[in-house]
Amino acid sequence: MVLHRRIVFLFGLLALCWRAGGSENEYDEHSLVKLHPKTSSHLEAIKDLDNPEHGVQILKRSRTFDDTTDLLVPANRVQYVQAFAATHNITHDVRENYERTLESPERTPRRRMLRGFNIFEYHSYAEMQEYLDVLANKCPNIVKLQTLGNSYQGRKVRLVKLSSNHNAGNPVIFIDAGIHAREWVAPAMAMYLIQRLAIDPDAAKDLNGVDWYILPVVNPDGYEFTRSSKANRLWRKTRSKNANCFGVDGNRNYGFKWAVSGVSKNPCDKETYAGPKPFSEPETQMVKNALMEYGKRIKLYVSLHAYGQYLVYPWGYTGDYLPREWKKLDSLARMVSTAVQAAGGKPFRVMSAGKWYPAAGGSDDFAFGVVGVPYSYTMELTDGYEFTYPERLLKTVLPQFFEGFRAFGTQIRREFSPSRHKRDE
Ligand code: 0X9
Ligand code: ZN
Repeated sequence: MVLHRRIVFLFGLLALCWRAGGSENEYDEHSLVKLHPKTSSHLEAIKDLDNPEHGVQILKRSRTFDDTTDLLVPANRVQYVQAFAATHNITHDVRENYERTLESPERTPRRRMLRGFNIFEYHSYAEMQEYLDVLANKCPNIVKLQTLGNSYQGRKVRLVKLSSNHNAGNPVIFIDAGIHAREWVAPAMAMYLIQRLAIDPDAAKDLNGVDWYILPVVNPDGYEFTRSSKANRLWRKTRSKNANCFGVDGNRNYGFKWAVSGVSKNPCDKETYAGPKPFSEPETQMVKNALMEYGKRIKLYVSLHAYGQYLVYPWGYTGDYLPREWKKLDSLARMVSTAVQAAGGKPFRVMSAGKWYPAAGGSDDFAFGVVGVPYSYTMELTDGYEFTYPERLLKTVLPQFFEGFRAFGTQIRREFSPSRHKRDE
């Protein structure tokens, strides 16, 4: 009896410990609150929600009247946030038990494995890697894989280099995706781009005189973590350990104007912890090394994210001023947006990242400010479903976004390819 009681007691303790350890990652009992700013004083009031005292997580910011600011609010803070919105007269709506609407992470059903790789589905990191090997074997002249290193938890990170002539020294378009774990549509887009460029006969013209270097999942540890359970679906950061908490926001970790704005210095902040120092994460170091390696050959850098349908350019660390070349950055972004729209997609909101909201240590600023890449962007894919963009819609949107990438390619070819390629356009 005594022994039995002791066992029950021990189990009780263990259960407590496990919960305590895991609770940092859990999103149970949260509401999604959407604020609809209509005046500049609304926008001003909303800015203050960045202050951790409010106890909310900002999933998406808005600095314009045509967009919402989306907050993830613990159940016990919902009333407070509603009062905040009422005080400032801001229209808002609340979706309770938001976590229940998140899709269950699925162990790949057998049916799917037998069918082969479907590009219009969300896949595990391992499945994506396998598919890259398939493509590299199938199209060895076009697709080459370069291992950049290992993630914090030891996953191999590979860059996919697509070229019709790997020795030509063509201008390079460098694209990465998945620095933020929960933004699944970004790696899906990167994989789609890779597939189209590798096997679509029509893509020969996209590869003419321009090389595409694509890194489909920068943060595989975080990505797999978001697949591990419904409670972890909204994880954003890497999975390194700092103090007693996990993860660094990879897009606050780059070494240009590091931590001067829009970051948290608290390792337990779930969203924007900048890390103990610039490039503290193996994942951001790998991207940095690759950017440095191809240096001046890179003419366009695009970091794929979600969500909100924004296409933003430097500077990201400040909204006070723009780079000298901002008109070129702005006009290419608008061309891309027009191309996506012509393909039936939604247009992008185009502006500098810092005018949207200042946040330092982003990869776009590093590529532009340190590597000297003339065109550098962050592309926020999709709008309307937060981070859980439905799989069934991928076959509609990915081809639409592809047309935007074609527009990017056309401009890079026009501006930077040796003249012999131009007549083939
Ligand atoms: O805040 C970010 O890192 C990006 N948005 S997201 O919702 N995907 O997290 C925007 C980054 C824009 N660029 C910089 N601020 N440098
Ligand atoms: Zn992101």
